[in-house]
Amino acid sequence: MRICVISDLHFKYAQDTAEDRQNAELALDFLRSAAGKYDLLVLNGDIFDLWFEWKYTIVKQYFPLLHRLAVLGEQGCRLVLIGGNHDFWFKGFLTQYLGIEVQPDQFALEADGHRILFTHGDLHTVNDLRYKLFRSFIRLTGIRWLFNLLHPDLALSLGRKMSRSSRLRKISSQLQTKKSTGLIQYAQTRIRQNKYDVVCMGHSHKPQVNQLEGGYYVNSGDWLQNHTYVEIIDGAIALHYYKNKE
Ligand SMILES: [Mn+2]
Repeated sequence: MRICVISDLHFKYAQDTAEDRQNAELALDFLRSAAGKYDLLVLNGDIFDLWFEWKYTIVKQYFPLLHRLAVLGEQGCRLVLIGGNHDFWFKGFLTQYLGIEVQPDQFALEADGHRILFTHGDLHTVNDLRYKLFRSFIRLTGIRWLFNLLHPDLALSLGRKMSRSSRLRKISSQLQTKKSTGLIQYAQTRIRQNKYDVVCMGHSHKPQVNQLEGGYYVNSGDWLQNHTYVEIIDGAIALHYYKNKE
């Protein structure tokens, strides 16, 4: 089976800088180049910098990305999307119109004799209590209901402020290390307890393939700095960097 995994595109609905636009273009180019190459594309969290859909409304700035995914789906590539910490308010649009299977937390699969687990990873960092509190708060039904009542333009400008502050926090390299450590520990536990051969995560924005005891920890990196993707072709794992930015 030909599997491709990407995560942390952080595709923005407000592309303010040249860098934002370049990152978005690279991601779209990559998805264009993926045509016909894979049986399964796993979108492992934080694909959208913020996802929200109202009863009659979706965010038009996501159209180019949605279009690319729709084309891949039509060509027969199975699409599975796992929620991240920026995109978890899914309501059915992606499944109904694009045929994407949406998984809130994780997705497991057996392919070519390997048991593979995919999960974004934001729940499994260590010493990140502040984030975990924020996560529970933002996922309260009341918050979702309030967001739903706001005019989309207003709701999205608020969302942009929240997303910006969470991104600024990501810059600290200490936090980066904390994130990776927690993810690797979590992967090791799942390999030991659930006999997974591969645990594939995102969130840390640190692309890597580590051999652990009994299996592999794989991180598909991000599309803000690294522009990385992971291929698992007939059981062989490979981490790739897409074109470097000019
Ligand atoms: Mn994340």
